[in-house]
Amino acid sequence: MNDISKNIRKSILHMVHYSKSSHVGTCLSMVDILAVLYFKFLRIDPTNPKLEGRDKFILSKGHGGAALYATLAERGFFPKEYLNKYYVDDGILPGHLDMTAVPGIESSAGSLGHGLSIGIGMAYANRSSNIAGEVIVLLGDGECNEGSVWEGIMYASSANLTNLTAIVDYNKLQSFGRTNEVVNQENMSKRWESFGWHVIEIDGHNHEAIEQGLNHKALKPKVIIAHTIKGKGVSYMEDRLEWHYKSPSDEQLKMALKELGE
Ligand SMILES: Cc1ncc(C[n+]2csc(CCOP(=O)(O)OP(=O)(O)O)c2C)c(N)n1
Repeated sequence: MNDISKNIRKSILHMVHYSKSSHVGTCLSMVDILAVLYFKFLRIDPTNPKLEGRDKFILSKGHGGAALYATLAERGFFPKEYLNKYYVDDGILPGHLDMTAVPGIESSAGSLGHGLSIGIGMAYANRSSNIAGEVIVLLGDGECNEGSVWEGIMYASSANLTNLTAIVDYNKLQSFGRTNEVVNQENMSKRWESFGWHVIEIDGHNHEAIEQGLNHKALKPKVIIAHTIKGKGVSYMEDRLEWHYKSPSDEQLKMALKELGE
């Protein structure tokens, strides 16, 4: 799993460097979660992306699309060469997630605050049709400032969607500052719990803890509050606000890849 995470991180760095685009910290923050989802947990088939009854993953913080594209390529949904076509003129992979661009993306995203409700619809439909597939939605902590997220949280517990898991990538930073300084979200776990969810709190870079959290069966909708570090894996990017927007220079790319063993 460490090698898989490293490969995904390296792909992301190459992508954002080549396209001179942003959100590298956002992407690196969730790599370990995506690696466990796509290599250990989700019942999916890269050769049959629309497989009936599959598990569905929605990346709600769609500004981190590069991380999902890199993970899908690593898992064999499409050729890795496509990653050179990220966020460039005449490209294949738009900067924010586009479900029509390549196979394996269950929902487009970019405008924050919608993924959870889309996932709720999918989980509700699966339950109504006796389809076994589970639905997992990954949100940002800053994204949880959106009122629509809390409407979804309320509804999911009210409908008792036990086939739904939310994951909060709790990296404590958003685009313009510390999450808890923009809108205080301390006691994130208690907030979800008080809205009727089963809460699991983990280190979001520990592959085993992520897998255990995902496998835990709950009698309510489940949320995994994953404590993460924005920019994880590249020392000079870790927990640094500027890497929400900055793109690594040639020299910075070299330093980052060296740290990741390339
Ligand atoms: C509805 C909406 N408002 C504002 C934005 C602009 N925006 C892009 S990323 C971001 C911060 C997101 O922070 P967080 O959810 O914590 O994700 P992180 O990048 O830290 O992983 C904002 C406000 C947006 N994409 N959508």
